[in-house]
Amino acid sequence: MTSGVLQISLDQPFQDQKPGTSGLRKSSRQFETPHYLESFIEAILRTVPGIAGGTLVVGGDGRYGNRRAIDVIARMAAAHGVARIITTTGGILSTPAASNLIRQHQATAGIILSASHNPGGPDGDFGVKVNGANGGPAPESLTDAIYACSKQLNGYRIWDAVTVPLDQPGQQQIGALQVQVIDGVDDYITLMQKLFDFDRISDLLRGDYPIAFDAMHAVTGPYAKRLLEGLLGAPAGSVRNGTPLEDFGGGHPDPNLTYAHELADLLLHGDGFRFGAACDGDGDRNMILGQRCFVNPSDSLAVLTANATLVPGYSEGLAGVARSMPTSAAADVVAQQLGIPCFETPTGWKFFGNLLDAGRITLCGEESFGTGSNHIREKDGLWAVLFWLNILASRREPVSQIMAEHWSRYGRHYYSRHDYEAIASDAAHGLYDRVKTMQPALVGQAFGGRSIATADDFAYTDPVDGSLTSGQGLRLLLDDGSRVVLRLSGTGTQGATLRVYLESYVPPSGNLAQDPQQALGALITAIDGLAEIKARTGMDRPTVIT
Ligand code: VG1
Ligand code: CO
Repeated sequence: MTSGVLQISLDQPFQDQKPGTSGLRKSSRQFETPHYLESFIEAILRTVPGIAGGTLVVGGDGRYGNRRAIDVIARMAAAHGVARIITTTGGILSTPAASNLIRQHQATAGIILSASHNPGGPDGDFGVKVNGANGGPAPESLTDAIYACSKQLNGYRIWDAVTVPLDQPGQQQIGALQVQVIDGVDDYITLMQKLFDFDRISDLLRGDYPIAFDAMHAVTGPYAKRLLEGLLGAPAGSVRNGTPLEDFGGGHPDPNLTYAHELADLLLHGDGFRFGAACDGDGDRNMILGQRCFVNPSDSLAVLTANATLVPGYSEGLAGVARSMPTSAAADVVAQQLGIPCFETPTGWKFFGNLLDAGRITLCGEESFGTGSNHIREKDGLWAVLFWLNILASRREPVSQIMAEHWSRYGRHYYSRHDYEAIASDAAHGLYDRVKTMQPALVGQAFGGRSIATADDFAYTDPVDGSLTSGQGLRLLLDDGSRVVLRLSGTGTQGATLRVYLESYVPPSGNLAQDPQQALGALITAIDGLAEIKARTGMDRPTVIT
């Protein structure tokens, strides 16, 4: 054995290291249980092909536990014959920037330390995401193999105590492993400069065009300051909460109307700003706001699709688009008019990877504030912000007008997601299983003034590799094209979270100016009656309404 390598035995392997929708997420306390983090890293290092002699990109969103995890990964990588680790100053690396670095450096894999939009700190959550050589989230075949490995581990290998100094760029050697610390922002900015018209956006922002970007004390602060206030000339202070903190300042770094309400209030109830945006903990989500206008994420994907040729990186048009199943069909209508394919995938970015790699799509998105393109293999919060700014700089119309014109051309998909967070696991599964059992008998029944045309559990056959993924959400498709979907979250760490997705289409000739909660009112009442949501969860109203 190489000197410096310790072999640590485990009395019992951990049985609960199953990655969810996006990586392994548990409480910080659980990750501090002796050997817990090390066990999962060992399972990764044993399972991912090409680790010995390979390159790993490692970094995170700066939450509590980030630096300790980088040390552990470096020491374990040294003990497994990894040739090189690329990490970043302060260990700060957004998920999209990590995806880019993996691709730029032709790394074997990446390990991203983040529980994304979940709160952080000693009492919050921690997470580990694994990405493959294409820069995207590991497919289920790989995460299943990592999980299987973790359940049988009897020990792990780690280099004796070393600390990786992360305060400035530099190099260090741990045995045969080279650890490179680079600036985690530089390469990402270079990539953005290739895609967007910085001069045009800068013209807009240097004029009378106040914007507010909320980094939620999470990873995008340093990126947004360099991009928006530095290169693009937005006034100092345009980036709010721009310093990453280990506990995100006690907040919940989830850019939606509930958890980013300070920003939402500024835009929706005031006239001081023309454009507002926020990103989540690890920088892959985005929320877009205009003056007195909220852009729902499904609509955002449709607007980007319809306006893509205004942006230099997409001026030649799109090969196709994709959206996750619960995302509204707003992008489908645009794709149809453009004559390009539109794919419907299960929830989670990993399902876009094959379509992107095969060149079948250029843009993709999810209703959960995720949008992205073939520039990397993750959703990308600041990319979406720049895309919107580029459109605004070209069209010189308010966000609300862009939305109104979009709906008057393509019709409007009234859409909302209701989340019931941290409910008792038994109650959630009871409710879900009951609806699933009822499904076959629901076809033909009345529902919210319509009738149920199809009731099923969504399954997906990947058009590129033929793999089948089932059990992806209970759908009620109604005879007028409306639909309601129920899903249980795969990212929460407390109890269960029930998500109810509601959608109803109104053509250009219909009433395009309704409040979504009212437009969807009959569906909301009907699903509560059918699924007994209030009675079974004991909650009067959802925790979060988008
Ligand atoms: C949620 C979203 C999903 C997203 C996933 C990861 O998953 O619904 O669309 O891909 O989070 O996003 P779930 O299983 O809780 O519904 V992130 O920004 O947390 O990596
Ligand atoms: Co995220």
